[in-house]
Parts: sequence; structure tokens; C-alpha cells
Amino acid sequence: MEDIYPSRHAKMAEFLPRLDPVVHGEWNEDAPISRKQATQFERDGYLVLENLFSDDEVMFLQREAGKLLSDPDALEDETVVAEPGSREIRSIFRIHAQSQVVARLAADERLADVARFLLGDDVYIHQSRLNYKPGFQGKEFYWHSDFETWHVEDGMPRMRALSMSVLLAENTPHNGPLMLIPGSHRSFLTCVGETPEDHYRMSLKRQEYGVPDEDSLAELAHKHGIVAPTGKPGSVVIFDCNIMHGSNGNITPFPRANAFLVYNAVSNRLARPFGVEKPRPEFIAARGEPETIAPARGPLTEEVAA
Ligand SMILES: O=C(O)CCC(=O)C(=O)O
Repeated sequence: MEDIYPSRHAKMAEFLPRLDPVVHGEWNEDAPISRKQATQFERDGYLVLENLFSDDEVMFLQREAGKLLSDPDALEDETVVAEPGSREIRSIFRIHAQSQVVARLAADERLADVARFLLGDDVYIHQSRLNYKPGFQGKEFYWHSDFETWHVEDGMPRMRALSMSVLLAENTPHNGPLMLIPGSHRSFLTCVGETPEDHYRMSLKRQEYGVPDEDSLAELAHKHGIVAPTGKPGSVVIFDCNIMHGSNGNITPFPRANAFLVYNAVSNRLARPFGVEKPRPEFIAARGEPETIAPARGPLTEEVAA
């Protein structure tokens, strides 16, 4: 397969044109978001849906996140990632496969229908994770384009995927909310440097390869500015797979917990990685036959876990 987004090959970083649409679906009156929201997503590369889940649903999801965090021994070992230099949990991967509640959340029509519309296809979960940024201890996530990594290390062919960050704790300006560079999704910034074998073991804690160079990042930030959407639990931040994003550490006493669900178009399933020999493991990047999501209706309650 031709590599139309080559990265980590050349000595110098460069901006390549994006060769894929941002909104793949055709907007009409039945679309799950308004025309204005679709235009915003196309232009900015992200969209915030406020209070998508009710207070009861939020409490239910928070309880589930609490269960996952409080009993890591019950989870698949590899999926639990600690903060660098500490035993605090940084991320739990594959949460949609380890929790019926999260599986139901991922299929919820309020999320899945939007993903299906924006990607213009049936969708499946490429990756899911709970990113817990504990008070005082939560470390940063350095700037990156998800697509750069998913393309080079996982073999995602095209820009036809997106993430949804479901806020499970209040994201304030101070506790390390997600930061995005609006508009940065419209070009592909290549990275410099070869990828070491089993790079994921290190990069899940702190990323050193597949990170953009500072000059290019500065150029993007000066041109487009930086936003950091804040919000109450129950809000959702949707962002394109190629938008430049990251987040600061959390030195406040207020933990930040966000569940990330990555939807990929079924037609965009993974091929051989474009930049490494050995693909990353399944818990980070689903490679098997895609499990197409059938959108589920109705509120999130205890019954969905029964
Ligand atoms: O949790 C965050 O603040 C950032 C997460 C992120 O960038 C990622 O999961 O790719």
C-alpha cells in the first residue's frame, strides 16, 4: 500500500497536505449534529458537546471508572499503565473490552451516531482508555497527532478516525485539561527520528519519538492559537485524528478523569504499519476483524451492565 503520509523517514520535519476529508458524511436534516456543529468540526478539528449525559448517568459512569481504578489486579495486566516514576495509575487501556458499561457507552447512539456521521461509515473501536490524571501526581501528555502514531506504528491507512473524550471529572483550566491547536488537523506534520522496537512500552508513559519538533509546533501555535475546553462531567470533546493536542500535568489536588474512545471507519481498518516491522499489541490498536458498533438507545443505567 502506498504511504501517502510518510513520517519518521526524513531528516527534516515538513508539513504535508491532508489528502482526506475531515467530515466524511454528507450533512442533512437527519444528521445527529447541526450543520453549524459539522462546519465547526471541519474548520477547527474539534467539537464540544456539553452535558450530553444526565447527572444520574454521569454518577453511574464515575462509579464504573472508580471500580476500574480501585481494582487494577482484576484487569489485563498490560492494560494498566502507571505514571512515570510512581505507582499512580496513568491510563487503563481497552476499557471497552473490560467493562460492559464502557462497551455500552461506546455504542451509545449519542456518541456512535455522531462518529458514524463524521466518518461517513460504520465504525468500530480502534482504541479505548481511561486517562486518570491524579491530583498532584498526574503527568503531562506531550503534543502529538494521534494519526501520526497510528499510521506509522499501527498501519492506519487514512485520516478517517476520531476520538471522543468523555469527561468523568470536572476539567478545569488548572487540572490538566486537553489542549488542542484548532486548524492543525488540516496538514500532516511529519516527525523526525526512527522508532525503537517496542516503543509503546515507553511512549505510553512519556512520548519521545513521534513527537513534533518545537519549531513546527511553535509555528502551528502562533498561527492557530491553543484552546483548552473545560467542562463538567458528562460533557464530551470530539477531536479529529490528526489534530495537534496534548495536556499539562496536574499539580492541583483535583483529579481529572477522562474516558477516551477512538472510533475508526470500518473501511479504514489497519494494514501493516507504515514505519515499523512489528505492530503494537491489540490492547492499544485493534487489528482483528472489526466489531462494527450497532448504536444503542436509551439511558445508561445499572441494567446495561446486567
Ligand atoms: O488525557 C490527555 O490529556 C491526553 C490524552 C492523549 O493525548 C491521548 O490519549 O492521545
